[in-house]
Amino acid sequence: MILHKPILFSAIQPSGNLTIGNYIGTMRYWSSMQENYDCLYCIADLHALTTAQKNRLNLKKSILDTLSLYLASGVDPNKSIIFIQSHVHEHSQLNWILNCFSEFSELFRMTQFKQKRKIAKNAIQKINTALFNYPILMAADILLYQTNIVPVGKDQKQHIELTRNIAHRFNSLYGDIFTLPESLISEYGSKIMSLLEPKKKMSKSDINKKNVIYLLDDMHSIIKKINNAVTDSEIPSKIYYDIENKPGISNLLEILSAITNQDITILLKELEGVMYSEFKKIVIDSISKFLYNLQKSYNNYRCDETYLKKIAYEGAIKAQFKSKKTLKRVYDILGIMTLN
Ligand code: AQP
Repeated sequence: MILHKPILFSAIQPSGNLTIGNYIGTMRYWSSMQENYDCLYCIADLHALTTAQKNRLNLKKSILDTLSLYLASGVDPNKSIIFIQSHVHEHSQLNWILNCFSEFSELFRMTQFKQKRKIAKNAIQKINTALFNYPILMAADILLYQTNIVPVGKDQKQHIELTRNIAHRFNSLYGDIFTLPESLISEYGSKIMSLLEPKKKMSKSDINKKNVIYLLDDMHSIIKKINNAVTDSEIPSKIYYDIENKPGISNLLEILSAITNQDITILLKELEGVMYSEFKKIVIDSISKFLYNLQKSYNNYRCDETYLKKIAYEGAIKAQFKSKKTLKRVYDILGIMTLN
């Protein structure tokens, strides 16, 4: 009997330069998870279209940058499927079907939509319907592969619950067609905050670049950004984890803990009596070392576009093969006539 590993799906939209938040929230687990799961790592380019025009994004470049970062973070194309969402048309096809099983009111409750709508309203921008609908495409991304587990940051938890609801609704009508996925959210590091506004999530599309550490930032920028990061005015200054009253320090602690792979409680013992300026030096030192290694590996992959395109091509073939199976079952059960 062949024992199958559970299926893991994870994606990032190439809507700009990836941040240390994207890495800590999801990518840092990807390499080790390849051992225990059948992993699909997707570059969600169709999702990036919701904001691409506004951000004047060079999508092709951003896709190849993202793919190189996936490889640099330890994803192995011989162990996992790495693919670009738009290369697998089944995502868009299942998206439409799932739209027919989703409710306007449940999408309207999505916190991320409310926040993005508020930002757009303040900037007097028009909001496209894709920004409203994208959680359904995300549900299609996940359900196509009969996914068991989805590692995500805290901001995506609600979308995984929506995915489960849509799958459950469909299954109650037609039988067990979709696997109900679980989200995997770590206790620390699942919501890295902005450096200057530590009550706001760090996001790649933030217009204030000083809020964000990008994975491809140069060392000079990192020093500047961390030195300017907001702390607090507690006297005497003391380093401890308190997300409500010390959001700046707690955020830096979460970043340090994630990239050094050390427990916050252990870090706190080492940081007893350390001044904020000294603490920032430690954070800068650790981030610089971590990013130096990541960027070195990134540069090796990024300069070989032929190799990157080969990885994307082979990944697409494998992902198409898997997704076609689910889509065929869905079409059959709905009575949609196929040609073969
Ligand atoms: N700040 C964060 N802390 C922890 N996890 C985060 N993620 C994003 N930001 C943080 C997680 O990264 C994964 C991929 O996210 P995404 O790029 O597909 O979408 P997003 O959540 O909208 O990310 P951004 O950076 O905020 O992008 P923009 O600015 O384009 O909207 C997800 O699992 C997410 O939780």
